[in-house]
Amino acid sequence: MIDVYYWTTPNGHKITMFLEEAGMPYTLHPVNIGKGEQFAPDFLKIAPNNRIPAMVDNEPAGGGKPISMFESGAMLLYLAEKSGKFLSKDAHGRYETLQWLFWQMAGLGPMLGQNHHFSGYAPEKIPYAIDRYVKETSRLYGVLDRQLAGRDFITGDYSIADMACYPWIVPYERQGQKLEDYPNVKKWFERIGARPATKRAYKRAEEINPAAQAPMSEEAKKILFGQDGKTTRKQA
Ligand SMILES: N[C@@H](CCC(=O)N[C@@H](CS)C(=O)NCC(=O)O)C(=O)O
Repeated sequence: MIDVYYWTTPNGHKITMFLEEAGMPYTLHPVNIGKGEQFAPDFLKIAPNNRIPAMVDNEPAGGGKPISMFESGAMLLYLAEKSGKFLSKDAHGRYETLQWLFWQMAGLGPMLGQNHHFSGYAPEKIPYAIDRYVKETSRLYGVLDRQLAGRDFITGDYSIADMACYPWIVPYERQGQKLEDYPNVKKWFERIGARPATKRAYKRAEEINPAAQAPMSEEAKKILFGQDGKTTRKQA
């Protein structure tokens, strides 16, 4: 029913975590971003930002033509509204979850992504950049740790905010972090990792890309880190 355009990265895992939790049927379409498949014209029609994840819901709730979506935060919100799950219907709870979802989209994801880049992938080690993003990562982990004090999940019940954040904490070692420094994050991380739906989502990833943990090839680095304003125009 839902076609998911996906690769085995943190933003991709958010969507499979949701769909596995909600028990919504879906078909995964791998888009190998290390091989440049994100520039395929058909994919760009769904995902003009040439990034995974994206999806097409062939049976939208109100009927009518298929709805296509990109941006993982918008997709999680769509799926929560369609299924009536993992987002409170009460206004206070709903906006609390949405603000943490936006926090992930605007802060946790982009900053930790820069950390991955400068700590792991950049051809030169730039101490200022590494220090800047490792420190910002640590600050964000601290914010999450404070929010989780006395709560099992970010806004009380398990929600799309947790599903957005969790996959970004999975590579904590690569981000220069120790979970022992954030005891509430550690417990939350273990709680989510133990959920059968999380395990199923990560198993799908392993099946699709068994080499996910291997060092990135030079070819993939060129594709991922050599993009500019002309790249999608050339490919489309
Ligand atoms: N804000 C976007 C970010 C998506 C994103 O950065 N996706 C990465 C993988 S995690 C990607 O597709 N990269 C392909 C590329 O850089 O060309 C979202 O949350 O959906």
